[in-house]
Amino acid sequence: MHEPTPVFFHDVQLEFKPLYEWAFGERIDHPETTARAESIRAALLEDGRFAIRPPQSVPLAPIRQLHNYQLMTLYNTATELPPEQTFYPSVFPKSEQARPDPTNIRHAGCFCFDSGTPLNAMTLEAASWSAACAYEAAQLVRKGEPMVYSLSRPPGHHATRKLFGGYSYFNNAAIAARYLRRSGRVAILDVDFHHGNGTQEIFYRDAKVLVVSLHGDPREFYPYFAGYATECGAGPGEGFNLNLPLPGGCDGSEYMRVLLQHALPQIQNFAPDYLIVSAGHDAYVDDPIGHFSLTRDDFTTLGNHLGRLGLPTLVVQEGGYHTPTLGSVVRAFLKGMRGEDP
Ligand code: OKP
Ligand code: ZN
Repeated sequence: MHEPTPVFFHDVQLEFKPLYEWAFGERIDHPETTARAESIRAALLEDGRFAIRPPQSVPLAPIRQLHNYQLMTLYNTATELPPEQTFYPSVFPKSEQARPDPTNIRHAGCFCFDSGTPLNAMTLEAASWSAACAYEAAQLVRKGEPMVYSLSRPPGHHATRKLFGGYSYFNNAAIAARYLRRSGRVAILDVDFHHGNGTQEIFYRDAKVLVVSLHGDPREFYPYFAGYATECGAGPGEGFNLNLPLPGGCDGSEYMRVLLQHALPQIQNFAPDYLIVSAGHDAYVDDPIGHFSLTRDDFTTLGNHLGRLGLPTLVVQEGGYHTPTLGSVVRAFLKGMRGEDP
């Protein structure tokens, strides 16, 4: 009865492999693996009601309009690293005398806010096609498709105009939102466990893009420096940013209560023309770096609530790191959005 849901994904997104990161003094395998995207793709293929296609081209102009040109220059510099080498920023100059040079990979920390977001020769390709997925998905939504899913990887919601970090290089959802806002009002709902500091910052003064986020309390959880309930937007954008920080361990019923009492009424009241869901699935109970306890059924319920808003919707993948279940959790969420049982 339902048409297949269009899905965007490009195989080049699998050629970027971050190796490890530091977590409280421990060197851990990097959570943002290629297995994540492979798990999601396999689950959607198996289901049969998702039509997966690659985006056709990299949206260079939209990327350049959103991000400072130096970010692109730096990623370009990284393409010259030897194929086996991965650069981990570790010096983050805050000196006024710093002269950031994006043609020197050693200056990467000038354009970055954490140490867990590495660069190598394939970062630019993978991040560009990840953004392309979101951009071309947005174009389909603009043309009248009720729901499109962008299998973006690497994720994007931590990237600001000028800085990468939080495994994010280009802000995929923000690139899509800037495109859609030309033809209407856009609500972004971020359900990733981590606060999307990049998306918040990009639209902080913008009354045409509402940003609503449910996430782990930043006093305790990454990214620490943003995501507080007091951050409400500024200037013309005042009142168009809503943060709903939740305590560690938060379960499905507490989550849905906040969603239904606070997040969804704010979105309905804004009366958007488009909804963009920054869809992280690291609020899942077994996620290795998220600290909520949503089940797969909770993700179906969450999807159901969002689908019932009845808005043209772009779903952009953000986090979600429990690779054995990630695909089935994403599928359950998307089927919930379509109003089906998983
Ligand atoms: C990306 B997304 C400190 C640990 C940093 C970064 C988490 C990024 C999450 N070394 N962890 O929102 O899922
Ligand atoms: Zn996350």
